[in-house]
Amino acid sequence: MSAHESASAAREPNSGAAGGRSGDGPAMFEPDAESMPAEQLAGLQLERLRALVDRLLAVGGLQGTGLTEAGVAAGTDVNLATLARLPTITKTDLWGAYPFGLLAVSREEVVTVHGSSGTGGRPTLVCYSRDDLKLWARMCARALYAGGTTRASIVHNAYGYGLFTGGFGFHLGALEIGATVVPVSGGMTPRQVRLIADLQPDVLCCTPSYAIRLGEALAAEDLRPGNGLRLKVGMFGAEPWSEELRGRIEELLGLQALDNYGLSEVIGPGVAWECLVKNGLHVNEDHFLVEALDPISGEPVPDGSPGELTFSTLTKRAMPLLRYRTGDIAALRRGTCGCGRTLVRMSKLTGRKDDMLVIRGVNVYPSEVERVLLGHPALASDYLLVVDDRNPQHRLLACCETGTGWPGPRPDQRHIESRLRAELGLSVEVRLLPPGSVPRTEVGKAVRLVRWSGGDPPVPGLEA
Ligand code: DLL
Repeated sequence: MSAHESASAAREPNSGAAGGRSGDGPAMFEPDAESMPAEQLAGLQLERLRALVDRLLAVGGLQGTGLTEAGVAAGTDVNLATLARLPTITKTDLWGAYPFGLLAVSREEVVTVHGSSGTGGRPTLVCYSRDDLKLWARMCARALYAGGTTRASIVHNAYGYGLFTGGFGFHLGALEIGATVVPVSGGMTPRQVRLIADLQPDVLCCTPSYAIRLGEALAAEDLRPGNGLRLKVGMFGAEPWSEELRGRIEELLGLQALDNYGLSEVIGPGVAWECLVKNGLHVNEDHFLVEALDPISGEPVPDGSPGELTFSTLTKRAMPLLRYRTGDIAALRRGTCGCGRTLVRMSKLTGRKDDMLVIRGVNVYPSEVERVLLGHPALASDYLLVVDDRNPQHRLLACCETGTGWPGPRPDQRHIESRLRAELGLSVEVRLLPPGSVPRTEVGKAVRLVRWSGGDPPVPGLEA
């Protein structure tokens, strides 16, 4: 049975051999694909890679021309082992080809567009064919199913619906499983609290920062785990978040908090996702071939070392990408997971290539600062890092708040600073501000880092 055929058989976690279980592990939506032996998977990837190369050559354009210049005349000229010799593509290329320059199908075959607003008003737009949407639904269904979503589930989907891929991706995935989806989208927290209280969802989809916001709003209405909340699993992603934040979300909402990674350029959510073992994110590599490259040299790094994730969308139709360099840094690990899946796993993202801060010669990612800050139980989950570019030393300031429910004494600023110095080798000036000072994000991704190059302080109360 092909992976696609098995998908339709795999509607229930316990629906038999094709229906979800492999060994003792939890349910799989497409067990044939998710637990495929490594050699067979490599054969499938090669076949699909060659077909992709043939499609790109037939279209010509930027990617086809790049392949021809690299000496590739047909798909049969490429191998997985020599993938690194093929040209790569970047976000700048996508902007250059905006909006339809990278289409591999006719404009009429594009049934929708999604993307990210990006910085400086420059959107990255991605086109989907009807088949791409079907693929997306299955990829997100794999993720939801791995977290325990079934036909009986109620999925509260608080990712934004719109150009952003979060809302529609999980929506399609939930429909694919046959669950009940509540398309509440982002924002209007009081309404969300009401819907959660009334509909009793077991699955929550949103950004991790919004999960905290929602959890606090639920607690304020006395809705807590075991008292008015029946959430079992959260599908969180779209922004970096630390293990420390995971612990806080799990406690606040009484659920298993799973990490979900994806990007519009590749498809949206559904690229890689955690199962309940929580030991790395399974990459849907039968459709999204992944490499980790040295961000500077572009050479592959060994498994286990952090590198720039680079994806080839093996089966996408409308806007397929060969070796798309994401700028996201993570390490890859092969081998069978405790859940029985064989799909390569990626670590949580360390950060983005362009988010790496170099403060007085020390390299640090905002997520590493978060790990240390949230390791302190007195600090609230909301924080903002400010790089003070007005200062020739480019000071790094961490604006934090004491958690409203913290019963103990006010945290010692100096103690937190010395923890940061000890763990990161970096001086970070900690500012403890009154609760509510750090701006919250209700819709979209949390902003955790700003640059202060002049004018008013980016956070009220931060002295000039
Ligand atoms: O954020 C897709 C998505 C939606 C993923 C919902 C997961 C859940 P974009 O808006 O194109 O797509 O942003 C993609 O967000 O390159 C990463 O830098 C970052 N990102 C996405 N997921 C994670 C994650 C969606 N789990 C960009 N951890 C990516 C850290 C993430 N960063």
